[in-house]
Amino acid sequence: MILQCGLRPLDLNKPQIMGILNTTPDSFSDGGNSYRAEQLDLDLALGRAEAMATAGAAIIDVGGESTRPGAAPVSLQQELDRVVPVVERISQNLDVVISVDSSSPEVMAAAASAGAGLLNDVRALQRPGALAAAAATGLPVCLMHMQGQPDTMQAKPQYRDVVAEVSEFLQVRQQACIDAGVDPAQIILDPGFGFGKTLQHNSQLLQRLDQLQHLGCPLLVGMSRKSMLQGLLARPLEQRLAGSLGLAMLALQRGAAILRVHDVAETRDIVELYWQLEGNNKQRESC
Ligand code: 8Y4
Repeated sequence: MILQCGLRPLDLNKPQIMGILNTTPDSFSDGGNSYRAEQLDLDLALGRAEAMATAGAAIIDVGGESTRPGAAPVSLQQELDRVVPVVERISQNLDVVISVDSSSPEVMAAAASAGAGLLNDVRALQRPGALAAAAATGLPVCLMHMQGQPDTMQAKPQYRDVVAEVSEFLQVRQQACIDAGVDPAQIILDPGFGFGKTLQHNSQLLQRLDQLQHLGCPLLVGMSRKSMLQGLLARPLEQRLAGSLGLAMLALQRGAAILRVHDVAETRDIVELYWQLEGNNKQRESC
């Protein structure tokens, strides 16, 4: 199947890589307010995006809000200021699909006008106005499962059957999108690794990822460097590459269509191995 990401097609007959663009502000400045510092930040973001695209990312994920527990909330204006210029700059310079990691309808609309090709919402378009805003763009949407809210979601995650509950949630949000006018063939689903889940929950979801395939949409997974590698391997953040690559291969074998990762070049080798040795003969169904 091929998604229509604005003007750009995204071929999901083969697994694709979404590279995570770190857009933390103040990379050069301490206040982040001078024109020169902003230009340098934009240059840096474009350089990182270009490196990921060259290394094999079909999608660059741009986000302006941190969902880390304890992260300071970001105002709508701050989110717009961070995301929209980066989307514009990348869109004008690179032939790559730009994904916008946001839950705000205003950011979705502005980013789409600036050249974004995909909407990635960890809140699955549940904010007021988000469904309508997303549908109006005509862009593909990624709907992710999260239990609770970012600041408290890891306090005490509980499920009777995590796979069944994630599946039911995604099905409800998928239907809500279709009812709001989103093309069913433009919906991507994501179990949301680490979002209100213990190590056991994350492990179950990965082991039974294939059970989300009956929903009929491409699956996106984000496990790169996440804390399940702390739980499984006791590795700190900067030593999680090998673990991330192992998890990527398992996700591909269980049907993942898009891998959201930090380490694009390394993940590309995993996708190539999978594709040459296992994937080439399988066919994927569309929504
Ligand atoms: C190290 C590095 C430790 C990163 C934790 C993290 C997902 C996502 C995020 C995901 C989709 C993150 C925006 C969390 N995760 N979007 N976003 N799926 N669709 N944490 O799994 O990367 S942010």
